Amino acid sequence: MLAATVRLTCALPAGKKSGTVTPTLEKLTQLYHRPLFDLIGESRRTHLEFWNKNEVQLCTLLSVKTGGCSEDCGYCSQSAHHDSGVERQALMTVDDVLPVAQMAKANGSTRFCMGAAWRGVRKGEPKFDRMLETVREVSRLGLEVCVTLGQLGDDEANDLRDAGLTAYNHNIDTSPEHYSYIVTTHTFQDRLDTIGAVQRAGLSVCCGGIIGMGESVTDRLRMLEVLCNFDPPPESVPINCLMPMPGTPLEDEPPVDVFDLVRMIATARIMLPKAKVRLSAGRSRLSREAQALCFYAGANSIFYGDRLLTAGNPGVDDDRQLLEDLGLVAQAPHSEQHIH
Ligand code: SAM
Ligand code: DTB
Ligand code: SF4
Repeated sequence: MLAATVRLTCALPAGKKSGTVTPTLEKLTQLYHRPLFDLIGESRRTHLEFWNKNEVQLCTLLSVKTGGCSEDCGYCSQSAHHDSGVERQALMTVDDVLPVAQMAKANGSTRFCMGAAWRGVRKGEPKFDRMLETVREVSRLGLEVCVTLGQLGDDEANDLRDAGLTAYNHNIDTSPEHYSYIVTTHTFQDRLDTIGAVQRAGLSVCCGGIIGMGESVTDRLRMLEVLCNFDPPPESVPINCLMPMPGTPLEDEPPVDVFDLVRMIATARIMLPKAKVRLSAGRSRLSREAQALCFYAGANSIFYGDRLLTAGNPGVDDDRQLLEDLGLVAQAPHSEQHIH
């Protein structure tokens, strides 16, 4: 059964009482529901105040270990719980990863993000040692290096920092209330605990989520509320639209309305002015015009390359053309994209 259907027939989990609205949630709600042009007018003003207005960061993604994951995330093609047909691939070696990172740099990316289909990592494990070595080598190329390896604690976060990692990606994915309808093998609090370890190590946190998983608008805003309360705020916020992967419980979810996506981006830009807002999964299903509206509303980073982890993404040539047609430029290496 679809998680969305379950969600609609279930009472809210204890702790989510309708009417308990914090000032942050109230502000998010007011912003989100403004007339669209008022909302994107304000988000554009915020964008101009904090960012070089025509710069977009290009990030290259690489799945360094694919499929066979123990977790049951309802959206994910890499979970061993779903029959998605994704071919499993063992952890890549440093020698396999390095040429891909070099090519990413040559193509204009300034950030290299490596994803692994794991529940998490532990210090002392050979797979973690190999990741540390890979981070060390990629960081020598002068790229920002990000990894997303699942759960970790203080020791692992410190080791990654010492290896030269820039940022750790760990998404909260949805609201605390909706989380257990999407994932049962770990909790929302587990996600927050990992993010806490990353923050304590002094690493940048890349944290966002997915829209289009049967959640309500309130769930989407609760997700943003949690991000707004991070201390320090996230350095980057990926907004993914669900890529409905065959064989997953969410394969039949309808696509997100483009104006809902634009509202999310604009609201995130206003409330998290210094965060890079990354227009992430789902661009292959958006028109050029829709993507242009997302950039205008405050998105200033994309995944660049024709594959995400297992799902498709627009081709490099199409993205180059789109940026050129809009007069947008790729963020220069080491540029201070951030104005304040
Ligand atoms: N296993 C690690 C974890 O879960 O944190 C890292 C890899 S996981 C694939 C990274 C993120 O990709 C997820 O948290 C989710 O936000 C995003 N993602 C995965 N499948 C997706 C899909 N079908 N559509 C949109 N985003 C997706
Ligand atoms: C993020 O927020 N989105 C990226 C990255 N962080 C790791 C992953 C998107 C995955 C889309 C589905 C897939 O390729 O399997
Ligand atoms: Fe595993 Fe991450 Fe996919 Fe969840 S999202 S099944 S933890 S790879």
